[in-house]
Amino acid sequence: MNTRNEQLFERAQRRIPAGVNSPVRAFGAVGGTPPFFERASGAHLWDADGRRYIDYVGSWGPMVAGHTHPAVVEAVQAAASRALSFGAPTEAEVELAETLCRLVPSIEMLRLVSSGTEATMTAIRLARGFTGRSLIVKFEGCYHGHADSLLVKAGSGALTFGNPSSAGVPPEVAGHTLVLSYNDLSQVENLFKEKGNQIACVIVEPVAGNMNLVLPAPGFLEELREQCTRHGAVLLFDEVMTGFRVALGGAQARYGIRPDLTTLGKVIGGGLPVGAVGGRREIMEKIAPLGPVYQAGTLSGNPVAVAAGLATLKLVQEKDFQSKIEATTRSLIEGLMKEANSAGVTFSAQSIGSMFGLYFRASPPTSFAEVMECDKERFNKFFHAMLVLGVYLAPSAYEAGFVSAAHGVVEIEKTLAAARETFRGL
Ligand code: HOZ
Repeated sequence: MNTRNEQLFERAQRRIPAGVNSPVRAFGAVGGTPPFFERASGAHLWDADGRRYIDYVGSWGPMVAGHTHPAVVEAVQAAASRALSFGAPTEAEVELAETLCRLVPSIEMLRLVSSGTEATMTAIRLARGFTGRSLIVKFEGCYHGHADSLLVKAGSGALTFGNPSSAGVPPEVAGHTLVLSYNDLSQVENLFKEKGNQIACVIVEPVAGNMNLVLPAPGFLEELREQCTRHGAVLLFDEVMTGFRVALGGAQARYGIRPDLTTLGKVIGGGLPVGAVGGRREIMEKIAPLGPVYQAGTLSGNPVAVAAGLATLKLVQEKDFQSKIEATTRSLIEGLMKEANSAGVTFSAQSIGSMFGLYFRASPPTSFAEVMECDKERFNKFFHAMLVLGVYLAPSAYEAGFVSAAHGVVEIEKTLAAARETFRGL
């Protein structure tokens, strides 16, 4: 007899490509049937077969306060009872814009959109409109959503399924995207020497979270800042993932680098669809209707989504929120390394804020090439064994993990007990 998850997956595949609405969810990389989820609370998820999991995906980042936090649910319910959508301005979206400008060091003005992809797509257009240049620079293994010009040597699902440069992107479009190796300072310097006056912007995940987790090498972000300033290019930090995760003010606050533009998403919608592009006033004033760069959206600033974002941002600003979640994440990582070590498994792990990376190699990777050296087969075995024991990790060796404020000592201990058993069997 098939489980309910299996029945649902079969039914889903008849009407939805691969049965999912976003590729990694299909479990294609790890194999097997994805659980179909029914509800979530705090650090836990329940699937259609009634099984409970400790969640380390957190909806891919947004659920930093834990699932169905009462303050967020209440704010959403109150907003929904007033209106679902206006397609017109509201006071709450002004409050969200003010909050984000206050918390993220480089943002002076911003526009709300409905997803991270929309934010990066808009930011690229803005950078081109502002500079009057066409070339953009990205890094191999970084993922910035699925706009045409950014699906070149991309990470996340594109990497997971081995098509980092997507079909359907005209070569003329991809030709405007130059790709360098993450953390390679000399490549950056050489490219700017050669084409500096044609580069509209450099887009980067200041901490890469879509090729597993890769930290910026000392001097890397500084070099990007310096080259962009010297050559009049826009430095664009994609903080969709790192915003309110790596630190309250994002990676730019943690590393002390001021980008010209920043994209946000995930946490700022608290689980509902919100993205944002923000930055220097003189660039933001180029956006329509103030300026010539067009952008629009029926559901941009949606009142229910904004309410979820505001409630979540209130929680992340509470005293000790960031330091506690960071300590919890560190205890998870240290525990996992200890368990792997005593089982004699080649494994390493690291965390920053509430994001973490697990690697089946001796030390954390510092480049895309090193990420590719991780033992993917071992990761897949680890993933499935942990899933059976009630621990839900991202179903891909190329995604970062996330801890929420609802994860406590009990969840970490249960996770480590599962890992102990799993590592021994690898
Ligand atoms: N590409 C997303 C994570 N980096 C996955 C989004 C999803 O499947 O929901």
